[in-house]
Amino acid sequence: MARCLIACGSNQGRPRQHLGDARDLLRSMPGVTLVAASRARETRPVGGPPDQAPFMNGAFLVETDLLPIDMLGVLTAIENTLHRERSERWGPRTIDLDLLLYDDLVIDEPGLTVPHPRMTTRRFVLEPAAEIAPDLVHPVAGCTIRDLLENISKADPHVAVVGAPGSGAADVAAAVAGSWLDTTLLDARQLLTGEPCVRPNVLILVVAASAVLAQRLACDAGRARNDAVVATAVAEAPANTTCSVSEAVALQGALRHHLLGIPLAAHWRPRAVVVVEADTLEQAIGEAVAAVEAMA
Ligand code: A4P
Ligand code: MG
Repeated sequence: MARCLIACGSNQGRPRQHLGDARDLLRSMPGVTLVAASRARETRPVGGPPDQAPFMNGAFLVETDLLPIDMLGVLTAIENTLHRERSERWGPRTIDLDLLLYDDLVIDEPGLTVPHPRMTTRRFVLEPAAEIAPDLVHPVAGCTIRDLLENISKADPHVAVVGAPGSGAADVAAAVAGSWLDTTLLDARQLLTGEPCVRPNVLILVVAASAVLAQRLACDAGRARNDAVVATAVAEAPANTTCSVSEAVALQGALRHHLLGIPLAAHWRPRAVVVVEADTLEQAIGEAVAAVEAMA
């Protein structure tokens, strides 16, 4: 039997009712045993269109002998039963059911990523999850749900942004600093080779396809950035790094491995790592700012 942690959100129709319906439908599914359901709480929308209604959010803990992909199928079936429509990303929904954790499995396939990639900075996910399963371990962060919630609940969580040259990390850091004062741009090589000069609570890893890296590096040739300055100063930072496309791709791969591979006791890593990967810099900035605002 596997233990699954599931997040539930609704901000369309009758949200509280939809959360109750989702719980009852989950309970009735063959091969699924409902172990616990959190209470529902109202939360401020994070990301998506402006002026959408507040959400009701909750969490469920289930035991199942279904495979992860079949468990996702059950969640989608419940969403369809409750008339979920998919028009715009992060738009209003009668119900959204996300598979947060499936035992200690790490899955990265088209259509299914577990642990859920945006859960570590989301208060609307971690608070109900901690209510029913505080001791469940997040297999990539290497700590419990309770630890993840505590991590974003400190008086002033420190946010850092990192990425290979050409990723757009400097621009993302400058934008995040606009909504989160305590923001730093980290030097990618320093993070990999030694102790980072700061130990952030949250690390945003900005990644881009190699063709995008190549294009941006070419544009940046005369306008390189200082990788190790406070984000608010990056716009004025002088050039000090040059990097080939293949070096940037290799550095990006190494960062992913260092921050998201199997956690090693020997090296320190932040509890919350959010990967921001978007076609345009504007989208990347939107994702990063949403990840940070989700802590509030
Ligand atoms: N998918 C991949 N991995 C998973 C997983 N672990 N669990 C795929 C569930 N789905 C997963 O999902 C899009 C695709 O993600 C699916 O094809 C599925 O195969 P979706 O439910 O169709 O669309 P979505 O929910 O709009 O997208 P997404 O990216 O899952 O949204 P998020 O990140 O879950 O954010 N603010 C508040 N206060 N409360 C909320 O509940 N929710 C969101 C949605 C934004 N802001 C919110 C809330
Ligand atoms: Mg979803």
